Parts: sequence; structure tokens; C-alpha cells
Amino acid sequence: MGKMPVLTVLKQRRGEFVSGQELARASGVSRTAIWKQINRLREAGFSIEASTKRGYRLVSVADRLLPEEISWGLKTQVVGKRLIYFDEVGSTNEEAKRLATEGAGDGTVVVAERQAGGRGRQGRGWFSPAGGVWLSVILRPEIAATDAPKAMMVAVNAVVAVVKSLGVEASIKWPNDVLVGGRKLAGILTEMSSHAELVDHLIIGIGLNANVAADEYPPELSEFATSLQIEKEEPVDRVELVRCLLAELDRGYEVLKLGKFDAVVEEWRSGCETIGQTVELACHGRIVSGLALDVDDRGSLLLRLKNGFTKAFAAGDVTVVKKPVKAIGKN
Ligand code: BT5
Repeated sequence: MGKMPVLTVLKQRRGEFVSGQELARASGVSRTAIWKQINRLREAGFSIEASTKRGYRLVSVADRLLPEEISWGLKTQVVGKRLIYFDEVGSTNEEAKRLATEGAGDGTVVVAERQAGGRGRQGRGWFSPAGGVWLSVILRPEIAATDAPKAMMVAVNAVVAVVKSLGVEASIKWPNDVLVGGRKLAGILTEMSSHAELVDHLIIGIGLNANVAADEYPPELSEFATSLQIEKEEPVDRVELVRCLLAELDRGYEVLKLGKFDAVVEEWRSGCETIGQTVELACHGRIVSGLALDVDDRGSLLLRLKNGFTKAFAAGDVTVVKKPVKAIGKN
């Protein structure tokens, strides 16, 4: 695992003084570099006491997603090998897109504590205060552009797995929402750049409401949004959360690259609550209603319409109009 980040050493010995010499040995950096790092941590909101005789003592921690902390103990092949951190940014997807155009490598992750212009699908906004997990991953899989929607499924599956591991029951609303008790916990925004029908790169943007308190949501969201903190009635360890999320994404990415699309779609399908319900789908200003039969291998929703025909929809917003239909009739 190599040398420990300065912060990790201090955290392990929280409340005690650690001498500069010991810190330098454990973290593998010079004593002047340590002084610089201590100052940086202080600026990030950590309270660290310094004494010329006794060394450094961590008094209180700040809830930050610092790359060196996330990297420590991160066991991934590709995802998160490079982490780019912002205290505040417009949108991590925009930032990732810029970096990808400049050639940033497969698995690069952009993470921000806050987004001033967080983005949803179709020009919508994404509320991104401090305490959430707002990140974008650059992926460069060698797959056909038509298979790109499976990458979004990989991301949704990863979020669901991580949320479940925290003991919170989550379900997927087609195509990209992660809900808990009908409220939105997370959303995913995938953007693709392709060349000659092949994927050049994908930007997978994940917005996961981690430590967002109920009273922080603006009125128009408070009824429809939830967070891990709300569901668990206590804040979660965001560093650990991001580490698990990156590990799950890495696992799913591996499956995707092997072309095992069926496994990806199957995992997605098993977590999806939309299938089997009668829904209304808003798409390009029109509303279509029908029975959600399944998704096809491109991630499109298959709706059986009132006229008996089945049609595939690649995008849109669904609202459930009826409780699950048990017996699905044949066409
Ligand atoms: C999404 O869009 O669900 C995709 C959201 C992706 C956000 C991430 S954060 C990191 C990365 N960088 C970005 O700039 N974006 C990605 P959509 O399905 O269009 O849902 C958007 C709608 O969800 C909004 O119109 C609101 O109604 C609602 N909403 C906004 N912020 C929310 C929040 N924090 N929690 C729950 N719902 C929210």
C-alpha cells in the first residue's frame, strides 16, 4: 500500500502528538513537505495543533473528500487511479469533459465538494451542496457507441450496490434514478463522445445525496429528494462511501469491457422498479402511457401501448400510474 498520507497517520493517532520525524517516516515525505501539507489541511478546515517539541496533533477533522484519503486503501484496477479534486466547480461533468478532450486517461475521476452549476439531463439542474458526493468518471471502453447505455447501467448498479451495503433499500427508476421509498437519492448523467461508431470516451456523472439534511433542500425538492443521512438518521463516512463506489464502478467496468452486457442488464433489471408497472412517459413534450414490459439491450424502455403495440423509448421521464401488474398478458 506504500506510504500513508499525513492525514491518515494523524487520524490513526487522533488526539495524540506525532513527532515531525515520525510523520516524515510514515508518510515518506520531507519535514518541510509535511509542514506544507499541515497548512493545506488547516486551510481545508482540519484543526491541527503544532508544537515544536512534540509535533502535530489532530484535534478535529473536516468532512472532505481529499484524494489522498480516498486513494489510501483503494483497490481498483482502473477507476480512480487518478483523482482530481475541487472544493467548488461548475459541474464535474464539464470539467471531466474538458480533461477527456485534453487526453485524460481511462478511469480518471473528478470530484467536487460543491457544484455551482450541477447538471441533470435535458438541461435540468442538479442541486449540489456541500455534504453530497458529486463526481464524474472518464471511461474509455473499446465498445460500440450503441452499447454505451450499458455504461450508465453499470453506474446505476454500482450506486445501488453501495447504498444497499449501507443497509438502505434502493430501487432503480428507469433510466437513471436511484430511489428510496419513492424519493430520489441519486441521479446519473452519462455523456458520450464517439468516433466512427465507436466510443471515444464516456463521462459518467454521479450525484449521490450523502450528507444532505432534509431542511437543506429547496422547497421544490424537499418532497421528492432524500439522502443517506436522512435515511440512516446519521451522517455517513463520505470517504469510505466514495471508495466503495469507485470499487463497484471498477468491478462493473471490468464486466462491461469483457462485453458481458447480459450480466450488466440483468443486474440492472433485478433492481428496477419500473418494469411491470403501468407508467406515463414524458418524451419530447408528448405523454405516452403503457405497461413497462422490460428494457431492451440498448437500455430503451419497452412499453406496451394501449393499441397493443410494443414500442421502445430511448429517453424520457416515467411516472407510475398504477401499482404493479401481476399477470403480464401476451402480445
Ligand atoms: C439526473 O438528471 O438525475 C442526473 C443528475 C446527475 C448529477 C451529477 S453530479 C456529478 C455530475 N456533474 C454534473 O453536473 N452532473 C452530474 P435528471 O434525471 O434530469 O434529474 C434532474 C432533476 O432531479 C431536477 O430537475 C430536479 O427535479 C431533481 N433534483 C435536482 N437536484 C437533486 C438532488 N440533489 N436530489 C434529488 N433530486 C434532485
